Amino acid sequence: MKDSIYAYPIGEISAFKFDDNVVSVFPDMIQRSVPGYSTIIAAIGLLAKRYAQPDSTCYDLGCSLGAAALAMGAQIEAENCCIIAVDSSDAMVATCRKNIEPLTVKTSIEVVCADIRNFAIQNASIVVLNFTLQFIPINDRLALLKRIHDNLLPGGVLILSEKLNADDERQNELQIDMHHLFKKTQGYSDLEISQKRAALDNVLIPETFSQHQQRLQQAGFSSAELWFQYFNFASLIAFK
Ligand code: GEK
Repeated sequence: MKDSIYAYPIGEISAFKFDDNVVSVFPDMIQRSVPGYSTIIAAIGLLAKRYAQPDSTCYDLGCSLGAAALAMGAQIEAENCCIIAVDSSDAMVATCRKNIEPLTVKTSIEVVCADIRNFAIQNASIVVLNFTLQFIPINDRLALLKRIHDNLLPGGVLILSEKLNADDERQNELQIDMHHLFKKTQGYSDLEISQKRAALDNVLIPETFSQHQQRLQQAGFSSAELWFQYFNFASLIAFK
C-alpha cells in the first residue's frame, strides 16, 4: 500500500508512532524515505553469510517487518544458527510474524515483541540495528551497545545503520536538502515531507558518525567503520 499518511494538512501533528497505520504502508514508506534501504538490506544478507557462526544466534533488533532478518535467513550457511527478530511495536510484530511464519528458511526466525533495552542478548555472532538506535533515547544508547558488545562471541559483529548529522553545518544542510530532493523524486510532496519531519522531531534523534564511533569504542568495540553512505543515511560495521 502507498504511504499517504502525511499527504493532507494535519491540524496538530502528533509524535510519530509505529502503529497500525504505519505498519500498513511501511514497506513503501521506508523504501521511499531511506536512500539505499534495499541495498543495505541485501548487504546485511551478505554480511550474515560471512559472519554467522555455527551454533550461534543472529539478532535483528527493531526488526519492523523483518526485512533484515529475512535477508540474513536467506544467506546464512553456518549450521545450527537461529535468528531472533525483536520489535516493541505490537502492530509491527503481528504483521512481521504473518510475513515470516509461512516461509521455510534453513535458519529459523523467531519474532519477539519486546523493548530491546531490556531484551536478553546471548551467544550472538551478528547483531543488526538497522535504523533502530536513532529511536532509542540518547541516554540509553551506551548501555544497550555495551550489552550487545558483551554478549557477542569472539569474532562477532554489530551492523549499525543510522540517519546521520554532519559535523559541518553547510555539509549538514546539503545532506538534508539532498534527502528532501530524494523524497520528492520518490513522489512525496513538500507538505508530506514537512509534516513527516515535524512528526519525527524528538522521536528520531540523529547523531554524527564520530559520536557513534566514540560511543561504540566506549562500549568496548575494537573498530567501527562505515561500509555504506547515501546522503545522510549510513551503515557501519563494528567488530567486537
Ligand atoms: C528494517 N530494522 O526494515 N525496542 C524495540 N524496537 C524498537 C524500539 C525499542 N525500544 N524503539 C523503536 N523500535 C527495520 C527498520 S524502523 C526504522 C527499523 C524507520 C522499533 C520500531 O517499532 C520500528 O519498528 C523500528 O524500531 C524502527 O530494516 O522506520 O525509520
